[in-house]
Amino acid sequence: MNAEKLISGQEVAKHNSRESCWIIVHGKVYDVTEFLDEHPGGSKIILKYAGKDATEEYEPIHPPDAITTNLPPEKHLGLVEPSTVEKVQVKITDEEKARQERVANRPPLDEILNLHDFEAIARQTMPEKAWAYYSSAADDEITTRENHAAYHRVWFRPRILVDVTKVDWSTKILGYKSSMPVYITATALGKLGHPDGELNLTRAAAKHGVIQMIPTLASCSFDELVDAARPGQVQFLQLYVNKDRSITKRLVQHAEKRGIRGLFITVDAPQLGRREKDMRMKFEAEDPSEVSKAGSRGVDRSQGAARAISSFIDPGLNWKDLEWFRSITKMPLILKGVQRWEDALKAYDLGLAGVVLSNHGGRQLDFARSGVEVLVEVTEYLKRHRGLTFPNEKFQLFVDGGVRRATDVIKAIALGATAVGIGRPFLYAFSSYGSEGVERALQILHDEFEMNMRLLGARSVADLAPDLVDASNIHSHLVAVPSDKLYESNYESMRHARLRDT
Ligand code: 173
Repeated sequence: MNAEKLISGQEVAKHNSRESCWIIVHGKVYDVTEFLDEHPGGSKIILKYAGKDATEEYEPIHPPDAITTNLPPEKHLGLVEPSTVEKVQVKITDEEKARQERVANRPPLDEILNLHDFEAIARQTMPEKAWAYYSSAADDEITTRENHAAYHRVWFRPRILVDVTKVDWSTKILGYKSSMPVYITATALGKLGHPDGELNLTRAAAKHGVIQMIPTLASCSFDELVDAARPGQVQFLQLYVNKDRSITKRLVQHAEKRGIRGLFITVDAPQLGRREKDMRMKFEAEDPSEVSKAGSRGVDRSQGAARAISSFIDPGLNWKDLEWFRSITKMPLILKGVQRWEDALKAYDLGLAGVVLSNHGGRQLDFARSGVEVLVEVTEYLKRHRGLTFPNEKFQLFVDGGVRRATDVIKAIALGATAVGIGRPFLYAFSSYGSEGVERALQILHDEFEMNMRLLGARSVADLAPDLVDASNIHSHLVAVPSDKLYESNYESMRHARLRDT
C-alpha cells in the first residue's frame, strides 16, 4: 500500500471510466477497475462515482473496512490531496426538500408517547431508500405482521391485592445485569438512518443499562462500537458466518478479546429473503435507459440494498460447524433464528447457551411463525423431553420480532423467555432523533413496565409466570383479534409494479 503517496483530485478525475476507474473513499484513492464486475452491488453504482469522492454513498452501506479487505494492497493508490478534490454536487430534488422540511417539523421528543410513534415519524422523515430497507420484509409480509399480531392472542390474568408499592423489572441476561428484560437486537446499516449509525444505540444502551447486540454488518466498525462503550457496559455480537472461515475465526476471536459476552450466530439466513419494498426502491432509482445500455453488466435488479451485500454469507453452515465454533471461542454460543422445538432441543443437547426464537423480523421465510408462538411450543416440548423449566439459567430462550410494548415483553417473559430483542423501533428512534430518541424509547418502555407490572400484581421478573397469561389461542391463526390501530396505520401496504412513465 502506497500509504504516503499524495495524489491530486485532478489526477483521480482522469480515471473516470470502465477502462480505468479510481474512486476516493475516506480520503484514500483506490483503483477499482478490476473489481467493478465483482462488486456485489453491481458496477453501475461505482461507475457513477468514477474519478470522484464516493464516501457519502459508500459509508452507510459498507462496514468501514469493506474496501480495504476486498481490494488487494496494490490497488490502494495513496492519499488524495484534500484541497484538490471537487465536492460531488448532489442535486437536491423537490422531494428531498419536502422531506427535509418534514424532518425540521418533527414533534419534540416529549410528545412521543410510544414506540409506534417513532415508526410513524420515521416513515415520513427518513430517506425513502432507508425506510424501504428497514421496513421491508419477505414476500407478502405476512410474517412481519403476524409477529406483532401474535401478541394480541395472549391475554392477561392479573393477580389482585398484591403489595406493588415497589416493582422491579430488572433481570440478568446470560448472567449480565440488564435494567429490563429487553436487549437491543442487531440490525444492519445504521448509517442509512443517521450519520452516527449504531453508535446511537451504544450510547443510549449505556445510559439505560441495557445490552446492545452489535451486528456483523453494522455501518460503524466493530471496534468503534466497542470503544464507545462505557467501562463494564455489556455488548453481544450477532454473527453472519463467512464462506471463508478464517475471516469468521478472526472476527470471533477479536470480539472475544474485546470483551464481547455472547455470540449470537444467525441461522435463518442461508440466503437473504426477497424484500420487495427494498427491491422496488432500487429498481425505481435506476434510469431504465441506462440500465438497458449497460446490458448484462448493469446492476442486478433482483437485489435490494441488503441482498446485494450479503453474498459472503455461507449457505453451507450446518450443525457440524458448531463444534468448530466451540473450539475457537469460549464465549457463550446462542443460535439466532430457531423456529421449531426440534432445533431448540438439538441446541440444548449440544450444550449451547440458548436460542433466539426469531424469524428475522419477518424478513426471511414468509409464513414462518412468530417467535412468541414458537416459544410456547419450545417450553412445552423441552419440558416433556428433557424436564426443563423456563426461564432457565443454563439454556436461555430469547424472542424477537413485532415487540412494541412492555406488555408484549411481559407476555414473552411470563411464557418462559429470559429477554426479548427489539430492533426496528430503536432504529426508527435514532433515525429521527439520534441517541436521544433511543433514550426516550427506553424510557417509554421503563414507564410501561412500571405501570403494567403493578397492574398485573407482579413485583419482580420472577413473578412473571405462565399463570399470568392466557395463551390458549396462540397457535390459532384464525381467531378474530381486535386490530391495533396505531400499528396498522404505520404498516405500509405493498404496491404492484407500475407502468413506466412515457
Ligand atoms: O435483515 C437484513 O437486512 C440483514 O440481515 C442483512 C443481511 C446482509 C446484508 C445486510 C442486511
